[in-house]
Amino acid sequence: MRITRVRLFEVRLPLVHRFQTSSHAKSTLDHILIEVIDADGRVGWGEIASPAGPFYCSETTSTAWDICVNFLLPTVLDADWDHPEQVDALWSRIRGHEFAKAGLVGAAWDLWCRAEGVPLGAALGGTRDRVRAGVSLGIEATIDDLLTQVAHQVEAGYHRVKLKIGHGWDIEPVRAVRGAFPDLDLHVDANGVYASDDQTLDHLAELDAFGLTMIEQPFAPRDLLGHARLQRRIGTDVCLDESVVDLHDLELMIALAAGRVLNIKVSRMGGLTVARAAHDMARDAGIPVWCGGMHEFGIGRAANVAISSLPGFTLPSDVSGSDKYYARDVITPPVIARDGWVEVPAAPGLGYQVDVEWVKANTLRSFDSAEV
Ligand code: OSB
Ligand code: MG
Repeated sequence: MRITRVRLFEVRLPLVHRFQTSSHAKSTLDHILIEVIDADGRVGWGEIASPAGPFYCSETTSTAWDICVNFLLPTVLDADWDHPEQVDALWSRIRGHEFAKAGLVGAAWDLWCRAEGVPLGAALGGTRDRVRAGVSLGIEATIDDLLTQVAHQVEAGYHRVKLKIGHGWDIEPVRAVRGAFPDLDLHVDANGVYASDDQTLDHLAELDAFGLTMIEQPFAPRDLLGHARLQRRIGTDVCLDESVVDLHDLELMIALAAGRVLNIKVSRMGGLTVARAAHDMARDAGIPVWCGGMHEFGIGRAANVAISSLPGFTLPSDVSGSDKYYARDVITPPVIARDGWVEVPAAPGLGYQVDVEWVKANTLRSFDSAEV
């Protein structure tokens, strides 16, 4: 296959509910949607779901735009490849910028799957026709507000709730939610805000009392040793997110026993091809995985649903329905969760139609390789 033209759209959508983590807060998101077009006029879509600011990782929407336009696209345009697995090799000299790479390789997967007439999930090796979804809830102004949010999502049928925690918002909100929902599959995510000193290890060990499924990324991304110390200290499973951006990180996590669960984020790991390889490696090591989200619009969300259909994704993924995030998504139909399950589409590629008019109506800036 040969991609001969690429269009980028930086699209802003408002979130239906403001989201706050230990590292940042947001009410709107600016994601870059990528349309790749081949010599026969076939198209594929991908999404760069980078946050606007460098608080989750070092990338931003602007760096992703720059890297995509000036470094990734020149390696991809007019290059020949037979399978999307080969696309990462085109930019092997470009370090980092996983979110930008994920958007472009995702578009290549969609293009190839549509050309071959196969659904993305099956092309990746998926074995399920529906996946279990959980929701991620931000830090709220009060514990009552949080309880309202949890009740709302439990009522909607979601199978697991994850709570964002941080300094001053950890033990007490968890105690309150656990008290009100004794049987809920509950876990917490600190987005790396804590220091891994002895006093903090003691503090986090208090969470063992609440029967959490896991504690996600308590310490800084590169603090693998801190996570290994915590995992030795507590009974609750430690899950890594920000710490694992490539397969070497995952090998290190396994070798150090720095956690017992892996959050595979397609964006954080540079796209579907690496994410699938991480799934395989984790599976061989006996580490259960689930698919994390970055509040993706429908295009990235559909890719997350597809990879969540692989057999090692045994825990609920952050693939909630579009309506949890956006009043109107960029795909039709939107992603729908029923009783906490999301269907894996059987149609070719991502399995959804991109609403190009809605994309254009919300575009802040665009780029077309045919116009340069
Ligand atoms: O750590 O999982 C995270 C959103 C932005 C930055 C980091 C994270 C998140 C989420 C979103 O938890 C989950 C979702 O997309 O549903
Ligand atoms: Mg996380």
